[in-house]
Amino acid sequence: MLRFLTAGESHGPGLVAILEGLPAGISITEAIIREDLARRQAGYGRGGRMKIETDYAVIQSGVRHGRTMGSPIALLIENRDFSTGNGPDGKPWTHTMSKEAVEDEVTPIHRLRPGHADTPGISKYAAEDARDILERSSARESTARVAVGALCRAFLAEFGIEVHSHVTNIGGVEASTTDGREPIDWAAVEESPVRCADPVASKAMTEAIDAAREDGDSVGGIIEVIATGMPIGLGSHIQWDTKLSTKLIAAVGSLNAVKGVEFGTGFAQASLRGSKVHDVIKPTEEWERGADGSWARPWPRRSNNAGGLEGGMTTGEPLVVRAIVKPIATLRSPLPTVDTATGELTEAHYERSDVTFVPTCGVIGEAMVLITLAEAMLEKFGGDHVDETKRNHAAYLATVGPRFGA
Ligand code: EPS
Repeated sequence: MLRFLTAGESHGPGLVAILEGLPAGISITEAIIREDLARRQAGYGRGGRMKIETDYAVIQSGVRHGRTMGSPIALLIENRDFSTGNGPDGKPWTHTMSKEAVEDEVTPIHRLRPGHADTPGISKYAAEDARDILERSSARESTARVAVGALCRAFLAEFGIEVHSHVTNIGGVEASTTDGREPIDWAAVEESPVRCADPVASKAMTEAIDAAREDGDSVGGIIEVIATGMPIGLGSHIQWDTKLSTKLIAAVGSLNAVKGVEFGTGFAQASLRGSKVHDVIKPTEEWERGADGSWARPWPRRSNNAGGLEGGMTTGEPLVVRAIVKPIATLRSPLPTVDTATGELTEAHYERSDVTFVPTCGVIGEAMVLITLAEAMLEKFGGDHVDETKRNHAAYLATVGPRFGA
């Protein structure tokens, strides 16, 4: 079983992640984790914090001589802001976030931001200061998830599974979505400040971010995550909680600020007839064979409106998951709110923030898809060493395809 936990506050000493269940024999370095962490930090519309941090995950356990041992992998990521920066009232974060009681009290946050975790959080956890909530609900936590995702990426690469993402909407500026099979220039996505390969849309998106910044406002958008190379039949139709679709919706829906998740043509299918939605299967004379003569991919489709999932299982076509990201809740021109001490009308709390983190969200979405697919692969193929997983994977692939033995 693959499982992971993260811990850490946004302005505390750092973040921690533990991933358990990756098989032995996978090549891992801190450098490959750093690659994804750097991608997560980029993106137009971020605030000053990203200039302070250079996220780096130090491997504490589970890896020896560059290879996993099958034991839990613990990662530690420092928050530089904690040791170097000043928080509210010009006091160092070491004071604001001190684990010991402090004599010189920190001004509590009582002006709750609509749209943020603040209001339900302080109510539920009986917090006097909304910082007790916002420090953990901050998207800073996603750093740990992206580090875990990078470990899963290394595992999935052993099977030719790749996961990418791009941005298809920021603040209403739209770029085209795909069915996951049309070629996308991933190098251009990585170069784009908003992670969008279309240069015209990319420019308009940065302008939308600038305009929102000017107004002290924020913007949301849509990210699209595409995974290729999965075998047919990951997940299961057997129970609600064994469906891969269930797990992906939960995983991608868990991203900060995500308000909706769809697969393939998703919500648009509501207005279409079945004949325009379902993906017709190609006859075998149109199938491709791999180098060894076996089917490269069994049961290929003429279209991929399903986004690579049918009945909670992979079809073998690319997985296409889209997530709608709301505009972030911290606004420089604050919304009206109430003071939790007095109940009186006031303006919401503002502290340094981003205008948007939609481009970043794509990288976090990748991480959650990587983790979910790694779990699904291990559930289907098992293995304590990755070679065992590979043998099981190859043996399974040899059994799928037409039953007449073509
Ligand atoms: C965030 C507020 C900002 C973001 C932060 C998420 O942080 P700060 O309050 O330190 O300026 O930059 O994102 C990160 C720190 C990160 O690593 O992505 C929030 O309120 O959610």
